[in-house]
Amino acid sequence: MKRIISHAITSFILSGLILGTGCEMPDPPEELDVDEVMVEEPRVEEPLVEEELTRATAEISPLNVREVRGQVNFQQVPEGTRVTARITGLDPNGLHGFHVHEGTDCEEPGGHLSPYDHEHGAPTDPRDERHKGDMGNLEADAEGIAVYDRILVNVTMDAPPTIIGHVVVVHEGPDDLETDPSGEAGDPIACGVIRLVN
Ligand SMILES: [Cu+2]
Repeated sequence: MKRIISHAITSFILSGLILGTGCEMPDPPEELDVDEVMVEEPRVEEPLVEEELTRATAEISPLNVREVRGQVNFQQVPEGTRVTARITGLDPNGLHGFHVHEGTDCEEPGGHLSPYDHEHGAPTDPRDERHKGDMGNLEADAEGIAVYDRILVNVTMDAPPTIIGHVVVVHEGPDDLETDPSGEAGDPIACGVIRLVN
């Protein structure tokens, strides 16, 4: 009520001023009233940064004659990062080491991503007894197709050090999940750069 009265008084004074100067300008339109603008509900801002940093993907392509292809997706979840993948062209019923390596170039991947210099381990090991990039093995079925789905508790995408921009590597042989630094998984046979999904 106070505001309405204040508005009425303001309008009255403004009208008087305008009449007093002999000017024939109309009253300002209602939507320009400062009081009305200020009582509007504040706009709820979307958490854009959080949304932008929560999904990433890597397109896996062959590094040699073996037609190993597929996609690896990374999704931020409350516990860490959920990694899902479907890779084809693997050894039927075979195991293939599967890691995030340092570097941004599939032609020259570095070692397993390990910003805190931990030793090699299994994805189920405690976070200080494994590389951040240790994702274990892809387990292929009789058709050479592997489906992977695991939550990595020591990987985040919305805070440094990030996995984004590094490379996912599929190896020729199985990762023994303990031999430092590589798990004796053999040569890389396929790879993809991890890119943010907008
Ligand atoms: Cu590797």
